[in-house]
Amino acid sequence: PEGADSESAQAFVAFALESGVLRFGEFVTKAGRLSPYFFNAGLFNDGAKLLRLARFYANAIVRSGIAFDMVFGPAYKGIVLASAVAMELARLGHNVPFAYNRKEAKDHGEGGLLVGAPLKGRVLIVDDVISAGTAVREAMAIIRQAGATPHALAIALDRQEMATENGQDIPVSAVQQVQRQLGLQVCAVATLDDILRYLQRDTSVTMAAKELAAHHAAVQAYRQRYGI
Ligand code: OMP
Repeated sequence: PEGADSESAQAFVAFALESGVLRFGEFVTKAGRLSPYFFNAGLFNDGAKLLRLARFYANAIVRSGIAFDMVFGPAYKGIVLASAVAMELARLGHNVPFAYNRKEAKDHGEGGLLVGAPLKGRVLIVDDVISAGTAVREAMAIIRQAGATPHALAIALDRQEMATENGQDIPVSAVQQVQRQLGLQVCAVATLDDILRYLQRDTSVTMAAKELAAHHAAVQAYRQRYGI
C-alpha cells in the first residue's frame, strides 16, 4: 500500500502500543487465525487519541495522492473513523462528503441503511484493519449496491496476510487481491513490517529488549504462516 513514510509509521506503532491498541498475546482473528498480536482501534478512546489517529490517516491519504470524491465508514468502527478522518481532511483543505451504514434497517423516521451524504462518485472506504479482506469486500458491496464506485481503501494497519476466497486461504495478499482483482487503491498508515521493524529497535519506551525480541519471534512466525 501507499501512504505513510517509514518515520510516521514507526511513530504510529509507538502510539498504538502506548494506547494499548496494539497488544501481544494470543488472539483469534475474524478469519480464525491464531495471532500473537492484535490491533484494537476501539481503544483509541479519548478525544486526543482520536484526533491524533485521524491525523495519521489524513496525512497518509493526502501523501498517497489517491483521488476520491467522498469517504465511507463501514459500521461500526468505520463510522467514527470516517467522520474523524473527514474532519481532518477538511482541515488539510480536502473537504469531502462522508457517509456510513447501519447494520440494522430502520423502519421509521428516515429509514434506510445509509446515513450521511448520498453515496456517489469515487468512494474512499475508511476502516481499521485489513487481514484476510472480508470486511473490505462487504463494504464494497454496500457501495456498489448504492450505485457508487468503491475506489480506494484507507486503513490504519495492513496485517499483510493471505486473502480468503470462499473461506479458503489463497496465495495472494488481501491488499493485492483488493488492488488487482477488485481495483481499489490502498493506503495504510502502518503495516506488519512496520511492527516487526519496531520490535527490532533496541530502544523502546514501552518494553524491555528481551520482551521486544520475544514478540518479534512470535510475530515473525505468524508472518511465515499467514503472511505473503
Ligand atoms: P478481514 O475482514 O479478515 O480483513 O479482517 C479485518 C477486521 O478484523 C477488522 O475490521 C477488525 O474488525 C478485525 N481485526 C482487528 O480489528 N484487528 C486485528 O488485529 C485483526 C482483526 C481480525 O480479526 O483479523
